[in-house]
Amino acid sequence: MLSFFRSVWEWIKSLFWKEEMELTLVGLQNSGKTTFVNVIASGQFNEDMIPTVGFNMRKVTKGNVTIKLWDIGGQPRFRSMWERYCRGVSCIVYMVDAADHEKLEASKTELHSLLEKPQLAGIPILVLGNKKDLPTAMDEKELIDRMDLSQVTDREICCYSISCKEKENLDITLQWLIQHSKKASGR
Ligand SMILES: Nc1nc2c(ncn2[C@@H]2O[C@H](COP(=O)(O)OP(=O)(O)O)[C@@H](O)[C@H]2O)c(=O)[nH]1
Ligand SMILES: [Mg+2]
Repeated sequence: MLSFFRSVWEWIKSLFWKEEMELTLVGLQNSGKTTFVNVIASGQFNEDMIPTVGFNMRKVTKGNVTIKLWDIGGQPRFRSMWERYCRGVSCIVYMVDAADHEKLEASKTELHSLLEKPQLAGIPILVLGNKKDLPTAMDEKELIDRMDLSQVTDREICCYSISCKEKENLDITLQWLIQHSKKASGR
């Protein structure tokens, strides 16, 4: 049975990497972005550092998929660059450490200031509450409430509670991304 689930997961991963899409993965440091990419990109992938002063941006490519990822927060003077890096992407994935109650407020503020950028208007966003395996992790409902996600009405927004460590809900996460890559074609 376990091997059945493993092969379904491998199959979903392979579907994902066959898509043609560009997405941005952002969130506070330590939320689990690097872990997420490592878990879904097992096998061969390319990784580049995009040289930008004071702004640690990485680009992962495999097949037709490009994931641009960076740590957000604490660098207000780099905020003007968000737009440049998010422009034209199919969707934005926003990673939150759901077990870190102390940093939640900061994470919420960063998310809402990202969403205010006119250039990013309408780009669908997937909020991932990571580290669901930890006992103090907030569930989807609590995240939606504490991050004020119901306030976001100008675009499609979705929130999943995941664990990169235990590979929980990563299948539905990739399925959401696959769906939104199609919708975004021609953007
Ligand atoms: N318990 C738990 N720890 C995780 C999970 N995902 C990532 N981590 C840990 O959180 C820390 C930060 O992860 P990292 O991927 O480096 O975060 P990044 O700064 O956003 O790239 C590391 O120690 C990871 O092992 C998870 O799902 N559960
Ligand atoms: Mg990282």
